[in-house]
Amino acid sequence: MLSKRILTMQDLSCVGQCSLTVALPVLSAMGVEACVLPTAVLSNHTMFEKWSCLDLTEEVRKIMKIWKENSFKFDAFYLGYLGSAPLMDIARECFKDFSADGAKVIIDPAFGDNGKLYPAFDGQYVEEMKKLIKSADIILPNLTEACYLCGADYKENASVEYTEEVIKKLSAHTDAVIVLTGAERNGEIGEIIYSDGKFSYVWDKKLPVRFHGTGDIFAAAFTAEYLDTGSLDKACAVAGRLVAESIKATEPEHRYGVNFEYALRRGTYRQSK
Ligand code: PXL
Repeated sequence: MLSKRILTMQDLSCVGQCSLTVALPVLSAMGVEACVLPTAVLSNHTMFEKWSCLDLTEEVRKIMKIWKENSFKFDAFYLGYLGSAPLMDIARECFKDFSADGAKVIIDPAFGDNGKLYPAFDGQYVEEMKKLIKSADIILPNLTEACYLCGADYKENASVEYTEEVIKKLSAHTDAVIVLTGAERNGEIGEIIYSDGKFSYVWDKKLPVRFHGTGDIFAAAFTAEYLDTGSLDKACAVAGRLVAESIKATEPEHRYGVNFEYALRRGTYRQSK
């Protein structure tokens, strides 16, 4: 049986589960063949006080040259935290050179949260991401990223109505389906999906804690489920359940990421309610 071959392009953070240390196990457990293009190696993610970062842009160029000679093709591309702006031109080259027929491009902008950019990023990174999302089939921004990408004001505890305004504004910048993650409405958390000019929603009970790295778990699981079923709703529901079950299995005050290993092993996130 052939599984989908996907290329995921993001950093490798050696400690603090996010990016590739999340994407690889989640994609594999969900039956997708995962190939990687590591864009940077960090000592740990940047929510710890200190970190080191080796940018791999030059190595990525070398890898892609050899891949071209080997005629590699991928059924989908899933991009997360890249680390530096020049990698976005390279990502576009990747889509051009390595797409199998009908290949999908799924981009999690992964540059900020809670109204702020992550420490390693600046306006230039956002400007390049604005251009890159024009090449996407699906984007997975949170409200912070959506606001930065279209110049809207970020509001804490934004209403669904305001979030939809932001999404509409963002839709002027890309034809991609927009799956806005981490939307909230009275006691619930979920996704607002904007596709073909229409909104739809996937809601679940909101848990009282927030952890780092859950966006990356969501994006990886969303990608695997979407490639398998082609359903945006199902992909959101399954990915949301994996995140929720991972959070429930995690001790409070845990900066290393959530216990997604437990949730993956248990497997109940794949069953519909
Ligand atoms: O989870 C997003 C992410 C990925 N990679 C690195 C990060 C972060 C968020 O802070 O620092 C290195």
